[in-house]
Amino acid sequence: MAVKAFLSSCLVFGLGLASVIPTRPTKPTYVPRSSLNVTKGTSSGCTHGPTSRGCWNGDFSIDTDAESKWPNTGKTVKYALEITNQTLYPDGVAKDMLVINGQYPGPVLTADWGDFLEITVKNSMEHNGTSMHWHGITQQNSCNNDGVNGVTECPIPPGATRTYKFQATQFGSSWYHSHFTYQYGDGIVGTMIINGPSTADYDIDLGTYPITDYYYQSTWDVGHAAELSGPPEANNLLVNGTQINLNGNGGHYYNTTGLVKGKTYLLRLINTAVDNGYMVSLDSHTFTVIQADFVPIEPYEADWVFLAIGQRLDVLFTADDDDDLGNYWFRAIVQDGCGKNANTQSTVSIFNYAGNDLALPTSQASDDYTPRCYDEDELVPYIYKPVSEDDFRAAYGHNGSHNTLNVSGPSQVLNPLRDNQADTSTKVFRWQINGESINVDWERPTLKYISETNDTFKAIKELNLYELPDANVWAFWVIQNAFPVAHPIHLHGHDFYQLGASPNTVPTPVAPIVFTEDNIDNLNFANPTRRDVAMLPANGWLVLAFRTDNPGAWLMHCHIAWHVSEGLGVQFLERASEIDTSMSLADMQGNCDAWSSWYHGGQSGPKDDSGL
Ligand SMILES: *[C@@H]1O[C@H](CO)[C@@H](O)[C@H](O)[C@H]1NC(C)=O
Ligand SMILES: *[C@@H]1O[C@H](CO)[C@@H](O)[C@H](O)[C@H]1NC(C)=O
Ligand SMILES: *[C@@H]1O[C@H](CO)[C@@H](O)[C@H](O)[C@H]1NC(C)=O
Ligand SMILES: *[C@@H]1O[C@H](CO)[C@@H](O)[C@H](O)[C@H]1NC(C)=O
Ligand SMILES: *[C@@H]1O[C@H](CO)[C@@H](O)[C@H](O)[C@H]1NC(C)=O
Ligand SMILES: *[C@@H]1O[C@H](CO)[C@@H](O)[C@H](O)[C@H]1NC(C)=O
Ligand SMILES: *[C@@H]1O[C@H](CO)[C@@H](O)[C@H](O)[C@H]1NC(C)=O
Ligand SMILES: *[C@@H]1O[C@H](CO)[C@@H](O)[C@H](O)[C@H]1NC(C)=O
Ligand SMILES: [Cu+2]
Repeated sequence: MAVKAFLSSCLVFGLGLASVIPTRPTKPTYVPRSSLNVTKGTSSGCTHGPTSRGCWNGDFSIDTDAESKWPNTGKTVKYALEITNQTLYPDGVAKDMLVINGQYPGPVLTADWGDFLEITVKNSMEHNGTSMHWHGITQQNSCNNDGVNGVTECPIPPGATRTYKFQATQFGSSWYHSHFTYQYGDGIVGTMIINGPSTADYDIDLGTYPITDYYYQSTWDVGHAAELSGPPEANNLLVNGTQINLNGNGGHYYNTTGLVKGKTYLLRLINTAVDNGYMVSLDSHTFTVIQADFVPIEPYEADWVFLAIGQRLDVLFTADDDDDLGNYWFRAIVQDGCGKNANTQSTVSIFNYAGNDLALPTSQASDDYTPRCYDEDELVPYIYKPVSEDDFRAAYGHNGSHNTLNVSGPSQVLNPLRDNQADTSTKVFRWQINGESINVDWERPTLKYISETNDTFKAIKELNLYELPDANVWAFWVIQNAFPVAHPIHLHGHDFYQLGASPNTVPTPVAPIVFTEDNIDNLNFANPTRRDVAMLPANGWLVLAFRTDNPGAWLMHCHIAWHVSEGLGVQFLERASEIDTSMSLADMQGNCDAWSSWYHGGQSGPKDDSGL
């Protein structure tokens, strides 16, 4: 009964749906279609500029593999972020929010490729801890700065401050957010730009453009409703932090971006939602996609692009205003199977040409639109990097039994973290991976055990720990989805290689994939998409690979905030013996002591979920 409710609340099983689902090519072939100039083969000596975006500086350019080489600028960029509890009006309706430096979204953190970042986070809330994660930053040799409470640190208690230090070894667009349960849903979110080269030229960088679902209730109330009866419908959708509201209350406006005719723009699209996945477009303008997450790709054109939670697409478009309308709608549409939103208008923000009065656009949407709740399939990395097919065959070619992560649930369980376990009305949804829901211990993060050389944590099943002791080998993961809801899977510490995924077959379950000598051919080993979030299709499967080249404790989880709260995650403990804890041990101990004493002091809310 309740599982049925869960289903209907997060999926629409329209009979017509099946007819519009396209089949996905398993091996996309790349045909360059960009009309924009690509600056190839640039290296030392050329200067980065509007007609030479492939250049960077010194020996670094778009041809540099940022996974193995990056500049050391010697520059440290510093930011101070303070989290406060206050009332804001993103769409005109008052909401009690938890925000950064009094603003929502938080400040755009900007640095150059190779810079060091030093970011101080002060918790000025009263009743919650927090920890700040820098999404997509791989934290080379700095895994203790990944900001995942219960894995890489203890939460920062109210009144305390913690400084995160890491180098921007990658470049592109991203975001940062709290990893303390689903707290970021109340506003602890901001975007990041790491300036670097790109695979096509443009004139002007418009900056980041976060798109998110938005709930009028406190995220703590929405999260508790989600675990009882499935994800509730969002009240609205915000673009760059603003929106009109559907009730026609005052103080509402569309976010507006000015354009100058003839210029080519870079727009950094970022899905910062807790539950929704979107298709987005700008009327009368075609996007050229140049980067996915932190990975530059061969440019391709698209009128609509898909963004799962956590994903970024850097796109270019030229303000060529063929229709001469002056104002154009930017559109974002929540996709069936990718969450629900009361705002179904699609027209969510405005782009305005200089010399034209700002007005509600009369522009029309491109009809080159196919609904989808699965990844873009034309993402070909610009730097060619193959994955060892031989190694995959050795591991999976015989019986497919290795490294399978079976995502099952949601099953209804008595919440073991609540006091009133006898009360069956408190049965909550929990997801399992290979039968276990992740549940971290805020007071005993994995890295604390490592720094104390205390191995007892390895026996704690609910930490969902997978050890990867060998250096520089391929780790392959076949992820199976035993339920008709898609999950955006996010990995910390690496850009993974997406070797393949089942077609989008909702609502028909596909048989669990078992790889044999024959069907391994269907995977892409040549130059697969690399990124840090990929969709696990509903009822389907996803195959990921990464190299064990970054010692640390790395979370991999569903980025639907309700789902990771309900246990959908694992930790990879990569090359534990090489994790450098020396620089953080004193800090970690001090912060953990402060956390424990505050947590047991009566001011904290209860921990009644995974903690993530
Ligand atoms: C691309 O570069 C060529 C040669 O420099 C130039 O003639 C052409 O106009 C450029 N195209 C665009 C779209 O900028
Ligand atoms: C925010 O303030 C409200 C009103 O004072 C309070 O009820 C709530 O607990 C505070 N939230 C946090 C996380 O401190
Ligand atoms: C979104 O807002 C940020 C912060 O104000 C700004 O830097 C950026 O340019 C805006 N993005 C667009 C596309 O207008
Ligand atoms: C657009 O969003 C940015 C970031 O929130 C904000 O600074 C700016 O004021 C907004 N502009 C409008 C017109 O809403
Ligand atoms: C599957 O193959 C692996 C390696 O080839 C082997 O270690 C394992 O025992 C096999 N499992 C089964 C169930 O046959
Ligand atoms: C190791 O961790 C466990 C908690 O899992 C704790 O009970 C034990 O005291 C620790 N051992 C040492 C030597 O600190
Ligand atoms: C995954 O788990 C579900 C639920 O326990 C089970 O029905 C299914 O057979 C499992 N699938 C695989 C491939 O192990
Ligand atoms: C966080 O603060 C909210 C609002 O005060 C409260 O409802 C919730 O229980 C707190 N959660 C934790 C884990 O402290
Ligand atoms: Cu999920």
